[in-house]
Amino acid sequence: MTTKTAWITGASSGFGAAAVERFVAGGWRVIASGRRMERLQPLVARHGAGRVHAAAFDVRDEAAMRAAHAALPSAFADIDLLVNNAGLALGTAPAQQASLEQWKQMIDTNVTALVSLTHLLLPQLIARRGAIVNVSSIAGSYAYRGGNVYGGTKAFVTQFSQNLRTDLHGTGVRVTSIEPGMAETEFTLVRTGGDQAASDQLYAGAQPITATDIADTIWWIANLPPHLNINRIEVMPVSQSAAGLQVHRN
Ligand code: NDP
Ligand code: 8X3
Repeated sequence: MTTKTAWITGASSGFGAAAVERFVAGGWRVIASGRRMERLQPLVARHGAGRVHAAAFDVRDEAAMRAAHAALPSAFADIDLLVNNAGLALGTAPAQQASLEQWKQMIDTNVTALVSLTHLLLPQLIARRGAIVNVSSIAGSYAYRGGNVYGGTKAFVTQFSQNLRTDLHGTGVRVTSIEPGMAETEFTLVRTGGDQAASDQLYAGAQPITATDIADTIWWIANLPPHLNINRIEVMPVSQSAAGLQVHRN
């Protein structure tokens, strides 16, 4: 059987790091990208340079993204799967108190970078009848206080995934939007600017989704028979569910 290659963004932490482990264990080659090389290098050391290629760059830097693509070793050049996972939420404040800089960083990372890498890899994904798994969020479907631009970026990811699927009709390329709920990773640490107590408090007693749960879901999606496409998949911990609307009264 030929060895397949996945490019997993956001591989230095959380879902992405767990997905690297899952795909390498399953016999795939993985291009692991993220900004923190010190987190990517141990993956190469653990699995070998023939199995994992580390590409450290900021996804918001399109030139760096193109350079990383152009510099792929030949064994990693034929990409079968793109996992667009790099992303972040910044801040929990309501829109009227939020930072415009943080809003722009979320849009640049979660939206602009995601479409840029997709655009770059589409020709070869089509040539190889490959697949794209976009990591969206329940925040794109359910409004919650402080979700403002983060939720907006994820609604984009979900809808972009569905529109991609329509445009790719007949190419054999599969596209999935995976929409997790509350998962314990570095996500809340990043969102709160490093507030470990806030992160611990959010997840305490809730038995949240783990990074491995999402890695296993991505693995399952990628390894379904080629005539099947999971369009959207929403995953929540049993402890989380939607709660209704609010009414303000004078
Ligand atoms: P983590 O913070 O643990 O991981 C985020 C990853 O994204 C890191 O590897 C980080 O790498 C990478 N990343 C962020 N910004 C950039 C950038 N500018 N350039 C390159 N890489 C970047 O969080 P999760 O694993 O939880 O998040 C992964 C995805 O899942 C995100 O898109 C998030 O929105 C989504 N998600 C998370 C949920 C959760 O509750 N945890 C639920 C639903 C969706 P580095 O810092 O090294 O650059
Ligand atoms: C992150 C999940 O529930 O915090 O995308 O919005 S949630």
